[in-house]
Amino acid sequence: MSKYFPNVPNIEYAGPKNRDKFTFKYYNPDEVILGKSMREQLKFSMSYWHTLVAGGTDMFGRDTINKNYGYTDVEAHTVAKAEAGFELMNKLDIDYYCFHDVDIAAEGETLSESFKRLDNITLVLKDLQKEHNKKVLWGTSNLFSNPRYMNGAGTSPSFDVFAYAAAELKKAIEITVELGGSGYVFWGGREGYETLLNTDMGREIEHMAILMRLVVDYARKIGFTGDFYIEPKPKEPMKHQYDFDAATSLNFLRQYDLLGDFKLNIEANHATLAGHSFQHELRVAAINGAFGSVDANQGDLLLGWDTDQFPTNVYDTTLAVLEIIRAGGFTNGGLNFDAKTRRSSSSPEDIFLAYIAGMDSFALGLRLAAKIIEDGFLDEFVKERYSSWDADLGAKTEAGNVSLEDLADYAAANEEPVPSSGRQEYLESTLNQIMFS
Ligand code: XLS
Ligand code: CA
Ligand code: CA
Repeated sequence: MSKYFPNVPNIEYAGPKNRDKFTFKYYNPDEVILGKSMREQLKFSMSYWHTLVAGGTDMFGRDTINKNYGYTDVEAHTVAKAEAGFELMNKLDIDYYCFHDVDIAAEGETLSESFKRLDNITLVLKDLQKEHNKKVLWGTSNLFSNPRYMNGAGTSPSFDVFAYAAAELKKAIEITVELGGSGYVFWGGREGYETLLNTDMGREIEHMAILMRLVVDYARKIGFTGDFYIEPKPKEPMKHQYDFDAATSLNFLRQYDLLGDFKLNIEANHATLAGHSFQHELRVAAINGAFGSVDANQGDLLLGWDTDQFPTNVYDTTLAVLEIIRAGGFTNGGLNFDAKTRRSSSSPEDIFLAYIAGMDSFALGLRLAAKIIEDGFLDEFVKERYSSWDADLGAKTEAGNVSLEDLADYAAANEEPVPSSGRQEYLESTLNQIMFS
């Protein structure tokens, strides 16, 4: 099948010395690293929206890349787009994809026209999945682009908008189930506010929780066994979004008793927009038992918005993979490239080169994370740093078996405590040594 990207061959592993642009230098799908194949460790996924739909339009200019796939008629274009996606996944050896409802079939004039289009394309996708052995990592509904959602969807002040969003969610979860998806994402693009002068924040957040509970109950009823995810993001498009970061989202999930069904989908660029590192957000998810899935990209730290660039910073991918492995690795989740080529990377080949760059950067990150784990130095350092908690009163305190008086007596009986050095610079240089030796 080489209909839509005739200039691109199947991308194969050729090793780090190879300079052919259409090869993987580090991603060798079936090579086993830390007990699992790279394919299983990384679970790469294609994002339908950036890859097959977005044409490069920005605030100042129109599309720079043609994504018509040879058709202008809506129905033919919808099918061609899906076929192009499967050709791309085949050539890159990607096993999973993620989609919004409006990515797989453009919205119609009415709800029923939109749903009809979705039903039609779901049949096509189901066949393509079967033929090419591909799976849905997660589905979602776009409840932020249409003007009806300008004040939010689940948090809209209008009940009619809320109900419309519920209808779209119901359909999107049905499609996700039909396509065997193992996840469903809530990214609350417009679920936030511009000014508190017109906003009842408490009521809006309550409404969001009600909607999520209704979706969970319905999805379980129709057989969805996968994970729901909240994808935190602090801002853009809204000035302030309710799912600001991992900690804020976890607080919401706990407050409304949704943690049993939800995990987090952590996106690299959203983490940095929230003033955190990617690794920080992954760690917060993991220590709360809510590590689920990852949207991989990188931002430009000189810009204040979501640039969704393909990840190439190997320090970041290494430390991210280290967090993912320490969190137990992926179960229902995976690593979705929520990333788009730059506007001036305007040929279809650039999309492949961008995926190769991102996949190789994570593959190299996995190789280096394995070196760090096998070396054991960092783990040992951290273990030693907390070792005073491992026995005697430290251990009793962790187990909840001490009183404040016990601690005060202990402190009084001991000398002034001497804190030990954190040795950050030494650790950083040793990390370099482990990574590059
Ligand atoms: C936007 C989000 C979005 C979600 C899915 O910034 O990353 O693409 O992943 O709605
Ligand atoms: Ca995302
Ligand atoms: Ca994003």
